[in-house]
Amino acid sequence: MTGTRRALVTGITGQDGAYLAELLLAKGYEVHGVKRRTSSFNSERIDHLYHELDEAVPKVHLHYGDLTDSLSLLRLVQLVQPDEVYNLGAQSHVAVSFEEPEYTANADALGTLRLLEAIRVLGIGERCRFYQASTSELFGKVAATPQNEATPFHPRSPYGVAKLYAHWITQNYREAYGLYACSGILFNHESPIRGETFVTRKITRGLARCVHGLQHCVYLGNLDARRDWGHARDYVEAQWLMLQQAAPRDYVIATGEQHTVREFVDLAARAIGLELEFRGDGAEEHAVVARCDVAGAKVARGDVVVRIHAQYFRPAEVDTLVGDSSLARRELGWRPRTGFAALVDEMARADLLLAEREAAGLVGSRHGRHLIERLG
Ligand code: NDP
Ligand code: GDR
Repeated sequence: MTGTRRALVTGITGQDGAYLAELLLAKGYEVHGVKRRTSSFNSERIDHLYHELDEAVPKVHLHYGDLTDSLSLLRLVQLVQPDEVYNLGAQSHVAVSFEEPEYTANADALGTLRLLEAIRVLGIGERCRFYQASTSELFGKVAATPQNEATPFHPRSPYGVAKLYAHWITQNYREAYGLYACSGILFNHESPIRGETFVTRKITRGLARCVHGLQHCVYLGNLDARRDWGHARDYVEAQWLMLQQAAPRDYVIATGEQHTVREFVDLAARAIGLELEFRGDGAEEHAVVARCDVAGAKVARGDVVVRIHAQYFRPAEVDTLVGDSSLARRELGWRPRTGFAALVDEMARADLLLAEREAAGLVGSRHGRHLIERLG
């Protein structure tokens, strides 16, 4: 392949989109991102990558488009003529998918079909490679542990079911039309720019805000859920690697290590100088501050900082997930660089810094990542 490679990324304003855009720019790609229209700015994660009209060094080119709008996707694939398409865009919240099942199916399932079909009908399938953001939620109610590429699927939410369609239609376009199209079955991956309503970020942000007196308590659902949590920065590298192989293939991407939500809470608290004690059972369970080592903290020994609320339980839960990514390790040479403790520490420290600024009346980013890079 000669010349500058062009990538088209849906979901560029999301967590993975931001990390992937950075990676692709560092590799010399011309990066085009699809951004949907919103009534207020939502490009905070990629503002530092945005290509200003008068800038000499090209950064990310942003285009309006939507996975629910075939014409916008056709127009963008035609305009950009990408060598690689990364379909990261999705209604990605499992709990929300129970409340908006039709929209989730439209964006996550049919959106993938629309994009694949745009590549096919525009006749660029021979040179354009396609990455689909599949998920460990496909496994859902798991029959075997750990889960690998051969584990049967049993999704447990409208999100999981929509993503299963996307997974199979990607495989179908590979088999039917010979597209270089593949899916990364990625387990949960987090970072300081994770959306604030996913459990990890909700915990790190909530505890930090409690310490600074900005909220009283973090309300959570199922503390017994077990997940295999990695760092988004490591996982976008796997996405890129999957499109650089001699032949397309689907891979599981995971750390192979599993923790409960309760363990995440405990470690996140320690990272910011709080020791918690869990008391009570079931809906009565709560976490109390047993020790606080933060100077000037607005919480003290005995304060309840975590409570359970029925609102955060799901109609059907995915209880336990842990991935076996030995195929990716062998064939892609991929491995996670950031362990669980380092991930929690990075997220907790970033959110503590953010809460400090919020408490000081310094309005700013909702994501502490760039703050931590600038301020230490
Ligand atoms: P985010 O929720 O952070 O980002 C989702 C992105 O999709 C945002 O840019 C969002 O735009 C965009 N989007 C939502 N709806 C549409 C639409 N109708 N048309 C176009 N774009 C849309 O997700 P992550 O970055 O965490 O995840 C990236 C992908 O990987 C998703 O598909 C997710 O389902 C999947 N995945 C994620 C995992 C994880 O642990 N993070 C694990 C496995 C899979 P906006 O900013 O406007 O909301
Ligand atoms: P998940 O992530 O559903 O695995 O999907 P999330 O962080 O939302 O939930 C993980 C587990 O924590 C439990 N939980 C809570 N979850 C949220 N959001 N809020 C709470 O208050 C809470 N309390 C307990 C959940 O029940 C669940 O068991 C993520 C998304 O990024 C998907 O897009 C992706 O496909 C999968 O990871 C892999």
